[in-house]
Amino acid sequence: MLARVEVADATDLSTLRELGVEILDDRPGPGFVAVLADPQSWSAVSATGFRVQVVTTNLQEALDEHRLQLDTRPPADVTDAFFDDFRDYDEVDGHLDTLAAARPDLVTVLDVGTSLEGRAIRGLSITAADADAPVVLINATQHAREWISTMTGICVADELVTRADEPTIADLLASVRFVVVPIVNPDGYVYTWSDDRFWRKNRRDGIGVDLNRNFSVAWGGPGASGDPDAGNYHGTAAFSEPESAALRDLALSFEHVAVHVDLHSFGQLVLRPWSYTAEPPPAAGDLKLLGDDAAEILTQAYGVQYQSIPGVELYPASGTAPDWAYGELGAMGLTFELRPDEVEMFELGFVLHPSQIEEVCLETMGAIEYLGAWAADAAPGDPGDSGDPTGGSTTTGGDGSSTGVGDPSSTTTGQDSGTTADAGTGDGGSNTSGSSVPPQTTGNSAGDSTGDEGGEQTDAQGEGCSCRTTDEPPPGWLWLGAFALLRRRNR
Ligand code: 0X9
Ligand code: ZN
Repeated sequence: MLARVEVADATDLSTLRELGVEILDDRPGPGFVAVLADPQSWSAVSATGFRVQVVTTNLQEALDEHRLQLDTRPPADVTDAFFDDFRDYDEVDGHLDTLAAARPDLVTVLDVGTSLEGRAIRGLSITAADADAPVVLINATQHAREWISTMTGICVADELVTRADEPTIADLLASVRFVVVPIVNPDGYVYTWSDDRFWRKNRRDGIGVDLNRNFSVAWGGPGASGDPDAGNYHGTAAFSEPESAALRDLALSFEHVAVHVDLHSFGQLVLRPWSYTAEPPPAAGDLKLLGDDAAEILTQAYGVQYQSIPGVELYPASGTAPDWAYGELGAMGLTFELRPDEVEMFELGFVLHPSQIEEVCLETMGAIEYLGAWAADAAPGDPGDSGDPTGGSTTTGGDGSSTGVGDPSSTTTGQDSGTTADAGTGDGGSNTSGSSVPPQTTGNSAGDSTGDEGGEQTDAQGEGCSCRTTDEPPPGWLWLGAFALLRRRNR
């Protein structure tokens, strides 16, 4: 059964979890959350007095209908309309080769790693810039069931390649390297096509580890479970999983990852660090600026409302990929929770109608262009790029050697107990940006941890911050957003 349950606060959410339902969406409370429940847990929920709305008692029927539609769709190799429908692992993987073949001058296929079950995790590097250009790293499908993230990841890569000669994109590619990994969790993704549409984790021992709890910043902290059956099971150690280790090593292979975007669904949110603590991060002002602007661009494209908040305000989550990218690499680590914002009868959350793929892709692309433009200016070595603005704290992340921008070590438990602490194996281990602060950051900002949804406040930026205030129109991003609005793809 798929239903919505009204919750007032985090206590209600944990009560619901204890009653055995699975909470599906990422929505800031209070309000209705979407849940999957078996008959037993459903009677417990009803008996507890929650306000409920049943979406469907026959989820299987709805999924079967979707399945039928998927089975009869034109396969990727006989249609030009790749983004008219969802694509399976082989189709998405094959599209990487198609894009590389289309523009060998710009595109390189990256062998990122191999999943537990032996599938290739691959990505694309798309750039016309030098080897040391700042990187915008975009990944999707850490969570297997979030198919719209998969399609958006591959579609953003497609947009960058097929529009590479348009002046705005050409400018970006001249100074930024975009790296896109559309399927970080291939085993889980394949399993959602073959067996269980709502599978989330990887396939470790048939039970699974939540890859987005398996990174080393604050590994094992709040919002990550030690129970293998839990949806947010953190695994036996940070980077115990080949899939998260592969993403780590890819990121470490670049000199300067300026921005990291982790695509998820659903909830229509842009989440920024930290996810594991309400302590304000050192670059709170820049993070808020980028998150707010990205949400605004996502919203303006089609009028679909996205909200920008610190991840922890939604609920705490420890060991996430963007917290790691921020804490260890100094990258602006954002999570995009894509459409929809809630479960309805014909929008079953993760099961989005395929006609939405193109719009979600284009609204996301507007935000990626904006973040790319930001990264282009974020040359390492700018003032402020000189270490730890928190006052000398060091992290004890993946390799125990880098000093990140924050101080996650203070709340970190049992990171990297030696199992996979091999950051040096990442493509030469050439990352030198572990100590870098996001270059446009000018200081430690306070006051960004609570009550700043809506993006109205300007007080989150620390004194001396050179970045614009949120009520001052940013140069460039409005028209970048407008591009996303006006563009219609023709493929
Ligand atoms: O829980 C997650 O890993 C992400 N949400 S999802 O519904 N796609 O699983 C969000 C992670 C970061 N956000 C929070 N701190 N809540
Ligand atoms: Zn997710």
